[in-house]
Amino acid sequence: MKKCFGILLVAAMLAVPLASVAQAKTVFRVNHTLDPSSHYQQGLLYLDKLLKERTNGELSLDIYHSSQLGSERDAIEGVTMGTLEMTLTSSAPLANFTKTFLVFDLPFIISDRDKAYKWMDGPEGQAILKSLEKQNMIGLSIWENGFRMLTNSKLPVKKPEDAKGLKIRLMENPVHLATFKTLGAYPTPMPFGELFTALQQKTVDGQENPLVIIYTSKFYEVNKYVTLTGHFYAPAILLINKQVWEGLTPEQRDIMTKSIAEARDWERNFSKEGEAKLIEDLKKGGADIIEVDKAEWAKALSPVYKEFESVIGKNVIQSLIDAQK
Ligand code: EAX
Repeated sequence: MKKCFGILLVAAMLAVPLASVAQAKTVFRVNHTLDPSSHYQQGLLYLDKLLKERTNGELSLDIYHSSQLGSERDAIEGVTMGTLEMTLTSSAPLANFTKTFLVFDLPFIISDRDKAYKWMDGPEGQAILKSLEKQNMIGLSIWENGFRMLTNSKLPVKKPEDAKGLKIRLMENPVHLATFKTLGAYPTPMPFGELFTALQQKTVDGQENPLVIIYTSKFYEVNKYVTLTGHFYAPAILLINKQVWEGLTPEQRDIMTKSIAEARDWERNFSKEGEAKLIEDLKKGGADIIEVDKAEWAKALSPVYKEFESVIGKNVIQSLIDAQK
């Protein structure tokens, strides 16, 4: 059943022609995996509004939420092949396409989000985005998914050793896998679209995601214990197919670039400001919220840095750390 659906989906993606830049109206299909009430959807709706206003409807987005056009990996592949124009995705699954994003995946590498934004939007972040061009994609901008928190159905995890033996769903990313192996957990990579059912059926004990996702995807209903680890920071990358981008006029690209930067700031704010209320909402929904000593967790996970230092590059790791001092 699942296989059959996959084939139909690919066929459906191929059957829809690329946004034609020759036409007066250019509609970019954008896939994302999250719920329509998520920060991704709100940020993309905001971008769509700006584009329509500034181009008299010449440029707009057709947003597909909840993995309607596939998983994050499928969507990234679609953008490289040109069967999909755009996607907003966590940076973690990009590890399958380029290693340059791995620096963001190191546990506790980001402690000061505002200072880190500057690094991401400056020359260092731009160089990382540029590495996507070899893969036939343009990395338009770095938005926010958020600080990831650990949830599970078994016990109130407080100390790093409490996570030992838990089966945890992760994104497909080598640094994330190594991190949870260091904790003694059993990491299980799985596409986001399969996660709620896997938690409900107890195929896995837990997962990790920002509070906004734990809330909007209702994970707290099947994972009562929500531990505020913030162990990873997940940036969200807005990608567009290279030919689609190059097919736009310089004026259109200029409007896109400015509007995307504004929508990025809007989306980051929306994500940041929502956090305090989300803790209250989750408590009301029956979640058990557990605070941790982050320094203790960071110490337990420090061996991961050594493991990936040569792959990621000492300089880039140090540069991101220094930017937050
Ligand atoms: O990019 O897969 C995940 O856990 C991500 O947080 C989600 O797809 C958003």
